[in-house]
Amino acid sequence: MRRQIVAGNWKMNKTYPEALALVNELATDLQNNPVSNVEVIVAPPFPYLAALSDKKGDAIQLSAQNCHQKDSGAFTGEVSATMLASVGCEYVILGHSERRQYFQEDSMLLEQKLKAALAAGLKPIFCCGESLEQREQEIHFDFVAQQLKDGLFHLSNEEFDKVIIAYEPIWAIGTGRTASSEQAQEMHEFIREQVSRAYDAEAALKTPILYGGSCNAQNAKELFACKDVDGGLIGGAALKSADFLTIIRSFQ
Ligand code: 3PY
Repeated sequence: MRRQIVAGNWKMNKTYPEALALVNELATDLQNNPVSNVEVIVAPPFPYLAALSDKKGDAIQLSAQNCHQKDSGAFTGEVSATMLASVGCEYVILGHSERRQYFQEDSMLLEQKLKAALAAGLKPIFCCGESLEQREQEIHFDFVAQQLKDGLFHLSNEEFDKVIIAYEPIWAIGTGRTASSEQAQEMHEFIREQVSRAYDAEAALKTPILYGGSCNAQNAKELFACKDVDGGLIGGAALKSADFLTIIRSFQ
């Protein structure tokens, strides 16, 4: 059976006391009612990572939302993968559509960031997904295949082994619109097929593919019931402990 994962992408939200309170609520609940079949990851803003690494407990793993492609140097305002690993971070989200859109991150840059993350011992959560326009033009499969080919499939088998893929249709991010379970399953199956072609059937079978894009406490169960959906990368609903815990417990 594949790993089942629920990761919360907090984006640029919460003050430090609010972040502490949220992690505390999650940790307490997961300690009182452990979930054995789901890996739980939270991705808070950079300033909170070191402290949360001490306070999160064993049931929660920590992710960053981004990293720089270089290891150190004169890059004012940036944070390297090595720094993240040194404060106990285990994952890093790369290629989120907001980074691609607002910070012009392209596949060439993502290739460097992936290498830097892996070299530092971080496991990448690599995001892909099409815009509404691309879906309406019916080029969404080609577009996602290209994103994977250019941004991800340059990794060696050994490197790729560490990767989680997140499919996040841009038209479903922060819009309240969610892909239907059929649309999600269809794309996840397609992504798995691309992994099989680029690597092998075993890699395809093993790679966790998460759904992201307005996944919430109401729709998670239906989405997670899809054969090729191995969990979610959760935006807004990860900011409230009750919702996030419901999503964590949405696997059947
Ligand atoms: C969303 O659901 O809004 C996300 O972007 C998760 O990363």
